Amino acid sequence: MNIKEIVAREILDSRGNPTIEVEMTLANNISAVASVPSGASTGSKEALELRDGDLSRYNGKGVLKAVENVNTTIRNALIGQKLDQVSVDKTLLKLDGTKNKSNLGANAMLAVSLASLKCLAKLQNKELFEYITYGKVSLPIPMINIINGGAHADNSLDVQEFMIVPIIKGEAKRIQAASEIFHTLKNILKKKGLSTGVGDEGGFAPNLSKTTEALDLILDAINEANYRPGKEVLIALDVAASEIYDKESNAYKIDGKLLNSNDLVKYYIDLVRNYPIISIEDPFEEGDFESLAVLTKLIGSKVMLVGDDYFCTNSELLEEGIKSNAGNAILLKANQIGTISEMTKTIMVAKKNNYKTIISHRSGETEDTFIADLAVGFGIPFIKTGSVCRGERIAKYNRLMKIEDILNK
Ligand code: 2PG
Ligand code: MG
Repeated sequence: MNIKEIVAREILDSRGNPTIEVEMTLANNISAVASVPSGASTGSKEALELRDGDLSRYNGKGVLKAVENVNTTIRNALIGQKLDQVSVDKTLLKLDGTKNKSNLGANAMLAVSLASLKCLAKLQNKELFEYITYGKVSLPIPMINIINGGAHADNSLDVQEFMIVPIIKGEAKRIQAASEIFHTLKNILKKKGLSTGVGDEGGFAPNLSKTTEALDLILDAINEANYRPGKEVLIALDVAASEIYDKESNAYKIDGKLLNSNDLVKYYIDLVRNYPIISIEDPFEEGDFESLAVLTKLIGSKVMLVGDDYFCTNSELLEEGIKSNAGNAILLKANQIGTISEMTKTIMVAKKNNYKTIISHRSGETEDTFIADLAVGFGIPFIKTGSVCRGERIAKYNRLMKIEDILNK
């Protein structure tokens, strides 16, 4: 089926910043809409998110250039072409011609790549997850953000994300557990006179000064909500350590202290000893593969050590990690790389090398639920998509519960 029309528009994301939405229509009038998210704590090797830089609009954050790139260059090249994911993505890469997608913008490219994928699913009258099904379909375990810190909240916590990971059976049951724990935590915070305002990903953002204070509150909430920590509900952290790294002193600012990488290794070992932690993401700054390898050797058999800014969903960066035995898991964010084909390649490399995979939202999101379908279709064991609060996060959980129903029919 040939592509008949491609139209891009500027829309707003969950932070109220512009992002891009693309509608693709096929010759038989089947059409699909896709929109792309946007990060705040971005890896330096991510594909470029093209923003206008025109300070007279949206503080320079407009995406009219990316919109224009879709409506002219990309549209002209794809209109009339037969729809096929590999050739669409190849055309996008060729038109862009740069290593970091700085010509067209990864935001422009991903919106088109994703709209193509959705059109292909519709063309076969399939759900998106069904269309992409690769190997065994499975419902992912959600890592649900419950306390925000770092670059995602204006509080005093240094760790960016504290997540609960319900490992009980059934997607709806896991999401129910998360919601009950979330509301229990809200009551606990209220009683302690702490703020119940939420950060960018919908987790609470109380003013706590120590990582362990947040972890203790989470354990209290799990217990009070009648779940067993360590047995039914685990904890995951995204330290996003590049954000707390001080280059001058070659140390990390955490819990009011400056820790070098050796101290930080010990700090994590202690945390893992005292709390039911299943996963630590970006434990060191993104260039420090060596410390990540040390930590992987020491606790990698018990804990997932996840590269986000480290690998940027890029198969070449992941290969570097694999070679240096750094980490044992990768976070997957489509807009870090720019096309569905490249993300698929990264997933294959991870699976082949026994790196665990976690599909992820961005801190600036849209209502698009594609990551829920990708998680199921690709059989990705974990999904990180924020708190059980804020519509753009909830949309993904609701989609996962719907997919569970479809699969159970
Ligand atoms: C992260 C993400 C998503 P951002 O660091 O893992 O939680 O944040 O989108 O700001 O990069
Ligand atoms: Mg991260």
